[in-house]
Amino acid sequence: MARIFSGIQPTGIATLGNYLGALRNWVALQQGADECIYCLVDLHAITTFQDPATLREQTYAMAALLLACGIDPERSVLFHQSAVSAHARLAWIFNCVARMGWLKRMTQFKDKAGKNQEEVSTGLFVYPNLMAADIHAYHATKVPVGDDQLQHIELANDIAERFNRDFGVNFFPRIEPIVLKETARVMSLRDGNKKMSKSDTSDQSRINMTDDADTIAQKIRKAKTDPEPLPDNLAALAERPEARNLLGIFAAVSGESQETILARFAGSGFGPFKSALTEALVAHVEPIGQRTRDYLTDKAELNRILQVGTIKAAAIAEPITKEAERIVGFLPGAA
Ligand code: AQP
Repeated sequence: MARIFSGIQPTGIATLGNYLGALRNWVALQQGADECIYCLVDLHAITTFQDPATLREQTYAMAALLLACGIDPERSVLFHQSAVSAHARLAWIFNCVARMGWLKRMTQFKDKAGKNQEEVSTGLFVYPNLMAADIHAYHATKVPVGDDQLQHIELANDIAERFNRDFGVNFFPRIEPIVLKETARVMSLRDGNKKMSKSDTSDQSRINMTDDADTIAQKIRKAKTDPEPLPDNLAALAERPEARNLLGIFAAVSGESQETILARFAGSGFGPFKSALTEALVAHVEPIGQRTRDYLTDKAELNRILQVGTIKAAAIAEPITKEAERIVGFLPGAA
């Protein structure tokens, strides 16, 4: 049995990108033999400023959404990162293992910091070290993620290798990402070259997993496309990122292949295609939004689920992190 770890930031409402790129795979992986550990990564969230009350609400909302998507707390460990101190402790050790040059190459930091590199938090810069600690604190070897996270997984492997070499041990294993190829990167509805993101300033750029039918219909109607009719083959979409993105979304939520969908709409404009896409999206997303709202009515139950998850997570991460602390030469602390 292998161990699977993945996390999501409670920085807003999960988008269709989070869902198609990662969350639906989290749910599917629960059916296999591996142990699944899923984390609301609130330590990551504060690398950009979060209003405290909003962060608390968003953490509950993300827990509710994961449950609504089908994360089963009986099968998987579901908890919030700040509740398990192993993450922060191992991240500090990794801050001292990772090299500045490695972090400077991280494209996500460059994307998020933009021209503002002198002003963003140092936490944003060392974010990948914390992500490495999240995974290695559990000796997890499989990580379901969207392809925006692949560079971070490579870095987590570099950190593990360097730790093992520096201290002459074989303690941290190699990690393999698990990426759903067709929806590895769902793009913005406003710009087919930009990732759909929950913190994009434009709500029109994304489908939120709690959007109602009218909102979904309106966003798809306004989604950017191009003036050409739909072609009858995928190759013809190579230079049409917005059309390609909508087709990928359509296939993922309907379960049909992209080719089958194209065959149905080839030669027509985007109107009928968008109507059918809206119908498929609403059928898929609306029940998840409804279940999320239901879970959110009972915060006591959400607290209970997260507490149970925290105890299970700490039971795995604590001995591994203690051993890492012993390896680097720290004296034992309180039991
Ligand atoms: N557009 C996307 N397509 C496919 N997968 C995606 N993921 C995120 N966006 C897309 C995957 O969702 C998981 C959780 O992401 P995260 O919350 O940890 O942070 P992120 O990757 O930075 O996602 P966002 O939505 O862009 O968040 P913000 O705006 O808060 O930074 C990850 O597995 C990610 O790959």
